[in-house]
Amino acid sequence: MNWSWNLPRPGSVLGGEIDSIYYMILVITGVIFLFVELALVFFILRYRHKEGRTASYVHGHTKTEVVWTIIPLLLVLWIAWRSTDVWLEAKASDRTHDAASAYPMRVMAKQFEWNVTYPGPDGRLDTPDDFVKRNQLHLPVHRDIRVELLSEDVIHAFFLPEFRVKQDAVPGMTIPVWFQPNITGEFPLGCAELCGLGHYRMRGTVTVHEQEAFERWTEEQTAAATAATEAPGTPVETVPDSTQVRVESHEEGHS
Ligand SMILES: [Cu+2]
Repeated sequence: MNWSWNLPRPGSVLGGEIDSIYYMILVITGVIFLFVELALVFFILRYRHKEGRTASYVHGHTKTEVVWTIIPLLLVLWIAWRSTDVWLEAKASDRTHDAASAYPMRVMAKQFEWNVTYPGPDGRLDTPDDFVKRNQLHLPVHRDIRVELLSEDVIHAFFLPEFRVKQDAVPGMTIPVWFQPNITGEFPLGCAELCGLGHYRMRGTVTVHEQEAFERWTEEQTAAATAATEAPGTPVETVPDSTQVRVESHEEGHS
């Protein structure tokens, strides 16, 4: 099933699976919704007030009650059975995957921005070549990404619509978020948890690169960060980098 009349094209490996579960639940709840509303209208008309008609007492009907309990039970079990694998794959990858195989990143949410720590050329966090970008999430395509999600103030939600990723960032917790982008381009990063007055402008840009372009970008950023350290007082923003300048000025326009 590959409908896309109201969701953006899925851009991650699990995106299609997540969508098909979403649409399955939408169809089940949609049919029940229509049935309930039609029954409601029917009963309103059929049993409306009429002069001289008295109410009759109903004492329940065991067989009907058993049926309308068992059908929803089966539906809920079916939904659970259909979605467990995808849920575990999306939310418990630390148990099923080797963390060392993924590209590690750290995202620190705060009112009202996303600070992304990149591992630098050595591919490891917490080493001297790490660098930080505000509101810019650059990713390599076709590679597992493992984000350590943190918050330094209130609850935020890390939301990447194209990649079907939405995860709360909770102060005091480090939450792993796994996904694998399989399209390149620029996409939005948003906060999906009302986190304060500036919530509406807590957003950034996701840029998915081909592997080689991503490595080039990483090297440029490392060089820029090194240059900035060697010449104190030089803001990193002044280093010529078309992507960075463009995204930064775009963000400034919103604040
Ligand atoms: Cu937020």
